[in-house]
Amino acid sequence: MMKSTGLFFLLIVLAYAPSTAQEKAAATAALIPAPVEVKFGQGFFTLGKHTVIRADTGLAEEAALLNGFIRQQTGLTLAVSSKKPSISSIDLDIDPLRVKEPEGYQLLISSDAIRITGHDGAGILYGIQTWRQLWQHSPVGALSVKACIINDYPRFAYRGMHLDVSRHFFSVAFIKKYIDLLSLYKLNTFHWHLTDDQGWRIEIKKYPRLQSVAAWRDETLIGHKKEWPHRFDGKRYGGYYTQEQVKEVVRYATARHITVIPEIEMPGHALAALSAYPQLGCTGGPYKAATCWGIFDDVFCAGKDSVFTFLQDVLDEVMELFPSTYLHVGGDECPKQRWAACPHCRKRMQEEHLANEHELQSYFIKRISRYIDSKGRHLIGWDEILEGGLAPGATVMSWGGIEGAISAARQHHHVIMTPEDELYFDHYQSLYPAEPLAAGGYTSLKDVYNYQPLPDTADRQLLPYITGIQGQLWSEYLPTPEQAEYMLMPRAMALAERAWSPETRKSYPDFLSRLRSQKKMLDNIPVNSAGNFDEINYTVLAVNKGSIRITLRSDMPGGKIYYSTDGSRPGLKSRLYKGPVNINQAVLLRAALYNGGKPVGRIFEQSFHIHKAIGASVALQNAPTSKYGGPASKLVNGIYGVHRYNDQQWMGFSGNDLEAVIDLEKVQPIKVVGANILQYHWQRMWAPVWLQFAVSVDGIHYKTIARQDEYPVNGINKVRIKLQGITARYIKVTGINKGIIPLGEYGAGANSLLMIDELIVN
Ligand code: TNX
Repeated sequence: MMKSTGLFFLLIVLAYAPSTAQEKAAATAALIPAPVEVKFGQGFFTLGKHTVIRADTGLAEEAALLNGFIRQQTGLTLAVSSKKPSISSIDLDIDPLRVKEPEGYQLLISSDAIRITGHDGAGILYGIQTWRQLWQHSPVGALSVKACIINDYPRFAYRGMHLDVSRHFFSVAFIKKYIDLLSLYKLNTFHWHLTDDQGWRIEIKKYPRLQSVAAWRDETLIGHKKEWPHRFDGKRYGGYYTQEQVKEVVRYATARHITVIPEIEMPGHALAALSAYPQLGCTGGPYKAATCWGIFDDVFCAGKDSVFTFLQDVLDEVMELFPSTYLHVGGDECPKQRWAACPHCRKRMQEEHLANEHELQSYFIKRISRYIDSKGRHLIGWDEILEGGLAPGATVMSWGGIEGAISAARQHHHVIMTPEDELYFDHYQSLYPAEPLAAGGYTSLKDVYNYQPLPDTADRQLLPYITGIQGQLWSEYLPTPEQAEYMLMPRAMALAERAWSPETRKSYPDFLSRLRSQKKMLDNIPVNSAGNFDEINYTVLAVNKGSIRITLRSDMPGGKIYYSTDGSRPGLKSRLYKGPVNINQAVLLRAALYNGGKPVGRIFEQSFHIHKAIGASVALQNAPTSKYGGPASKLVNGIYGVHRYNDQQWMGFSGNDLEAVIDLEKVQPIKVVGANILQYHWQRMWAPVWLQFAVSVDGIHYKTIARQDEYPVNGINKVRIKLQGITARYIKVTGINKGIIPLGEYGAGANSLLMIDELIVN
């Protein structure tokens, strides 16, 4: 038996070895994530009603899933047998000797059989998913797939997708659909963010008020939290998963080789729990589940033992429901004001010799970690569990950037990369103003695809501690499942490819072409996948005195861009974009993408402003923040930052003042000075105490010419000051930072951000 199998495979490999470039292209055309190795052969396997699924009883679940997919597509239900039939068959076998990599598989399609050999059950399922993708895109008809041999296995052991069900609640049916999508793209972990300030979403039998009180909020914010005054919908909102439903979800996920990691947030993001059990807070309440988004001062008290009893009881029930090795306890964004003022917390700090509230946070997490470890499980927490020292054995989910990840890895702790800038799918994926409301930021499909878990410059020895990567879907601005899908897809597909495929397979154009070929399959599911990766982006090549040189581009092969600069609607009769465009007067540039003579997507629009300072050199006295940093020249590039402030135009100063000196190179009359100032107190962005303009002819002696200290707009404040009889070469702009956010305001006690974009001179 062994011998004949060996011969069979030798023949197959020989027959499949030669593959033309064209075949290679066709091979990868359908598959996401790109497999490690594909070779196409001659002929087709055609599925018929006599095809038998041959699988051992240990693979009953995988065989049933396979049959389910076939039934969905064709209406056929195939026989499942453990014996090899003489006619057409789909064989499922586990063989860890042949497929050495965990979760790996070999998919072999010949004219009379499909043979999936997995390292394990997960490998079998991934082989099925690969075949399913090939099959759904097969150009030769619904029941046939071209002969091929695919060897495949994952790059990372942890490939996750997160979902926040607290800010908005999603039905069990949607959770299952979400899991199906994860499985289709070979993601293996579902991180279920079950509790937060705005609602507690898991039934805990010992604490019924978590269901009757904590699962509900009075109403929900309308629009973005930065808008002021806040408006609410007046509708009670809530819900939770019963333990039966949780079990059902876990069963469903397990059958698809997906681990569900529950997250129970502590010590912060606890308002909903406190609303049900106010004695667990420092002040004793009363508390209410939050109706708005953000970070709230009231958190679990770290001084009362009853808090640990409560949390351990909760974790006991959670561990009963979730077999995962890892339990997530949040740990992020926990303000320390209440602790600082709380007699219980102070007593705890004294008794435990804790120097400050950060060490109290560490005490909190370590104590919970010990409890979880005592049950044979492990703790995962966000970056902030590094504060005051890591709990032994804890895994860090690193959202803040790479510093936390590097620090944890250096301490030999495992890290899952979940960086905000690249892997937060609540961010905008397009900069077009028509893009539906999102949390903020800008994380395009391409940004996700280009994500590099550790930069090349980082210590290579840290790499083994990077267990994997995960996308985050926070749901503040996801009121419907359709919107959740829109934010998830296709970015989760890019994530999946980065998590699964080897670095050598990385190619964004190739990924995009495979993504396009998946559209039909996604439409059939159906899933509301965003199509806005086919749009126009611009780059500034140079800003000179009096002119801006830009390029336009799209990632659509064969796409053509037509544009106008006179405000008219761009179309086939407008100018065809052929190369860099020089702009030397204020314009609204509008552009449309065409493919094969048909318009694609929305119209691109960007305003450019020409004034005396554009292209001038600007010297900054103080450094801006890294998030809103960049070269000083962007302050005078003729492009104004937008109110979503995700366009890289704004410069932000935190903990220091703005002082910029513009050099116009020669003394000249100045009629207007100005600046745009962004103010959103609910985003901690505060206008300066005052903004001052001073001028000089020699760069040494300055004369103050104007000062502005009123900023009435919640949003972009346009400061424009008219001058008379002023001539100067240098203009110094000073903005005095508001400093620490005052008490009673959102983010009180933290540094405010002074946000400024274009400095304007005319
Ligand atoms: C930060 S990232 C949070 C969440 C928010 C998210 C919004 C992290 C661990 N905490 O509470 O939903 O930002 O983007």
